[in-house]
Amino acid sequence: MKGMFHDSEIQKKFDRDGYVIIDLLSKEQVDYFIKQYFDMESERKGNKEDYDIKFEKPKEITYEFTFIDASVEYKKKVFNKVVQEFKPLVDKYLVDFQPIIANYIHKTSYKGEVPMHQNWAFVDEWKYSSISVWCPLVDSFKENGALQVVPGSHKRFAPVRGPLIPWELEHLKEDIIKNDMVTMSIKAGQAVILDDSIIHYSAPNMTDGLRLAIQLIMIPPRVPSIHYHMTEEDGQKKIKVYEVDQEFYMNFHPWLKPKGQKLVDTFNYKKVDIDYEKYKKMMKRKAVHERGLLELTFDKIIS
Ligand SMILES: O=C(O)CCC(=O)C(=O)O
Ligand SMILES: [Fe+2]
Repeated sequence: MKGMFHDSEIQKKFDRDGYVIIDLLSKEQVDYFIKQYFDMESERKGNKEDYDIKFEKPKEITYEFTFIDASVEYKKKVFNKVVQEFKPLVDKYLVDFQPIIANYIHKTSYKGEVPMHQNWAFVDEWKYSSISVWCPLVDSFKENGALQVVPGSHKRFAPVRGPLIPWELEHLKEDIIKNDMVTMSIKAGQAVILDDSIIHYSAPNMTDGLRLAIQLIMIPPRVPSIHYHMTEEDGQKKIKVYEVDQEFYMNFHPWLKPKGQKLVDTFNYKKVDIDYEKYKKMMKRKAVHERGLLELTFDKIIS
């Protein structure tokens, strides 16, 4: 998406690779966020455990992730603290992007693999891009579970993503992790700004050291945030598109139907078959927002 970054060189790099690395927090700010995390320990209520019975229970999550904490109070506190420090710093790079979700991501030793994924879509990706600022609070490398990304994979796959929508690359995890990932070996306080549609992954923390990071998800200014929810009606799987605000993500349960949100569109879900060879070809396609009107339907873009 044009015009996201103040600096045209950074914009170019982001458009090409789907991510850029920047300097973000000072040493004092890094220490502040580490301290805050442990000071708030007693306020966390652990991962949510109840799931919509129609759908499979997700696999065990072995890292701590603020977004799925059962305490809304805790989520709000983390959000406010992260936004207060991050927003003015991020504004130096991005044009007034708006925060919607903030997370601490903590991997205890020998745990915490984050399976390969694309983040959920938070905006209409045919028109806009949302980003995540991923900022480790410790120096990061492969062995302690640094973020890994597939450069250039943003906006090439699955523009419609949400918690219940089967992911079209799920079965290619092993091959892609083995062949295509680049590790974000960055210092504490540096950050990766990634397009939420980039394919990424992180291995378990195989060290005895701390592995703590912050993720701040942001959307472009004056653009509605959307949420894709899958339902089944009369044997047909459907995608419902809701327009949602920042408050929605505070109370929301990832695996339940959204309540009280504005439904703006509904369309049929269609399964897509992609093998590794096809994935390689799709990597070379234009980004979804550059592909022209003929392809602007869910059915078309996936072929
Ligand atoms: O910290 C991690 O390993 C996961 C980060 C991630 O998935 C994200 O920032 O979107
Ligand atoms: Fe992610």
